[in-house]
Amino acid sequence: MYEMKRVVSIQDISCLGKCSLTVALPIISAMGVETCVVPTAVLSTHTGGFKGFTFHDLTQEIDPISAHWVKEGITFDAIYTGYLGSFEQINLVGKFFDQFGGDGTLVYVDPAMADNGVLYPGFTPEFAKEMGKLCGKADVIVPNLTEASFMLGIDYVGDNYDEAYIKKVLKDLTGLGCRTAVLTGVSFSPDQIGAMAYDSETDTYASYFNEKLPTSFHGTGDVFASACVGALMNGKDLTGALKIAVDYTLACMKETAKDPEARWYGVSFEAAIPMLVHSLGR
Ligand code: PXL
Repeated sequence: MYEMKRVVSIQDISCLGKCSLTVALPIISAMGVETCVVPTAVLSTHTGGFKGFTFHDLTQEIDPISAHWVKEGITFDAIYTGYLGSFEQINLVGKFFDQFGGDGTLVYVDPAMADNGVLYPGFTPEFAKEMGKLCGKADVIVPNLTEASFMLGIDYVGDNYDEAYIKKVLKDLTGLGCRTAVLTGVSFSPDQIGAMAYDSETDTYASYFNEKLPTSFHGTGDVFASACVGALMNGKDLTGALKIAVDYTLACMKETAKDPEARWYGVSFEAAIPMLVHSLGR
């Protein structure tokens, strides 16, 4: 028997596109963890490659939803935030942390807003700085190097870095105020990619790498973040969670690459769910 953990994920619903909530919900649920949601916006698709997507902002819903939950005495084992739909939402989510954080609740922030050196449509450098403040209120953050660079106000160096550079960025990220920073998509050799983390409380680094494929896919950041928080909720330590999340993300990419019918707008995360569940070892 195990006691079911409860996570709340705060990010958008891209109705089609295999990202944010349509990825977090099935992945975390499959890992045996209850997954509640606060949708930050409803979009017809994600913004990475589709033209003419709709966007309905749900900023006004955040306070009433949390007020109801406070009244009901609801608590969460983790709060996992991703893509936020407006500047104002950053402050509202910070307030949500104050209401539902503490008491062992893991505050986990994926500052989903940029990749490959550029911000997603609609985001500004000011938004990124504000997101940096939200990361300061988290226990664990999981940016990629682009997001980290925007939040720290440093130049994005592309693939042009070494281990010492990544270690410095990780330390600087914890300087925002979070205990642990994880950098995703880190690669120190042409055939390996993975994640590296720094725990400021123990002053230790953790990392895990696996095979690097020649292609990249949309939505892998959300897949990684969901599997990683799911693994932490399953009692894995940081290194164990990085391994589960990296291996699962790679498996999703391989499933996508081998299927000629695979959708172009995200990874075939569904096909690798049995492997993910198996990797939890329970
Ligand atoms: O995968 C991150 C993400 C989440 N939500 C929306 C997006 C993206 C990335 O493009 O467009 C709406």
